[in-house]
Amino acid sequence: MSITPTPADKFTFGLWTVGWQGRDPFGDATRPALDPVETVTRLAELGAYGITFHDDDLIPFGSSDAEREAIIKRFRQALDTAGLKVPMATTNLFTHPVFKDGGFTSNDRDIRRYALRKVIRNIDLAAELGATTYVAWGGREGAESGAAKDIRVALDRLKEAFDLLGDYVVSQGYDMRFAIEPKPNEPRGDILLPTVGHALAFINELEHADRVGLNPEVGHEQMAGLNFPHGIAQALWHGKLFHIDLNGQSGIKYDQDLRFGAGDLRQAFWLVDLLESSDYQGPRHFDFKPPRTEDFDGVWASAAGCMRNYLILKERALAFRADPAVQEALRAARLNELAQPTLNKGETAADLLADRSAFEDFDVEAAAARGMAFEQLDQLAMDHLLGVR
Ligand code: 3MF
Ligand code: MG
Ligand code: MG
Repeated sequence: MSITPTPADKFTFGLWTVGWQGRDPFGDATRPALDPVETVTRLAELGAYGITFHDDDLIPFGSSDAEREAIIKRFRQALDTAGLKVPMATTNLFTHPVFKDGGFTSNDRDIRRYALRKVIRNIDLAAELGATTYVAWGGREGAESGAAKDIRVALDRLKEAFDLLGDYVVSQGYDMRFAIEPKPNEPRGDILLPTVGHALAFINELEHADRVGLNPEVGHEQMAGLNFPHGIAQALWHGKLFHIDLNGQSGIKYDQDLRFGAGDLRQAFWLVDLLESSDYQGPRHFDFKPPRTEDFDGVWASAAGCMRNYLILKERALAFRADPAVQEALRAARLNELAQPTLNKGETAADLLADRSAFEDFDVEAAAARGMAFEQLDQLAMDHLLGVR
């Protein structure tokens, strides 16, 4: 298997990722701005499939209509020349001070109306560029204090926004779905829809629930101490994995946005194993930040590293699954038994109650004494991950 990326691998990057200038709460930018056209060219050379953007990444906030048109035209030309796709777009509802209390859930009604207009304007552009996924990360939808935000009412406003946006894409006939991106905190002290689970439950309450799914991000779930592959597995189980943000994170701390594979390597391995054995056909989208220590050589090395690590882990995961010793260990760990329904076909609760072997005659002590053989299986995974098998 080749670990050189090609467009067939469907790797995509946000314009804001390699374009991050290294500004953080403690320090100024360490790199100059990148021209989006250069980003398109460089990412295509590295083997990427596509590029994604927030409205303001491409068109600086406050540009005139004429400037906007010129920028879009130039960007389109670059995409055509490089052969890059735009499978996803999103809105910046967090940088401008107007969004200090959020966009869809700001207490200020005028700001909520403005936020909806800003999103709709970029949805039109997204559709024009062929995007079929529209991501919504509500980084400023939240609070730092108690009484300042009535969470139940804020959720009403959030639902109102998604219902309206759903109506809009249906009315325009756009082939577009929404993907909500959960995050527990940062920049707000606490953000609404903090985890995959919260977002899944919220989606059930929406008018266009079938059109709304998730864009989970590795580091966001790990900031909450959660197991990312488990969250992705549940999103897949609900048919709600519409998109994914790949990056790296080391434990419960600030949002690190490391390149994919850095941070929790074991979770990265299980994630790739899961994605590659699932029916997820969407982009493998990197949302990372090349550390502010890097110059542009470091930026491109970091972007290439995201794709390289994914492909190495894919190769390792496939080797793990193909290993006869692993298949034997999976049987010993009784994964095939987990796949069997607990009741027989047609069996009822009454039948189960009548089955003495299930309870009265069941040897609880003997069953309790049976080992699960998980350690042997996990060590085989480690051997494959570490490249010694
Ligand atoms: C912040 C994020 C965001 C979202 C982006 C897409 C700036 O932690 O992950 O990146 O991914 O807004 O909607
Ligand atoms: Mg993030
Ligand atoms: Mg993200």
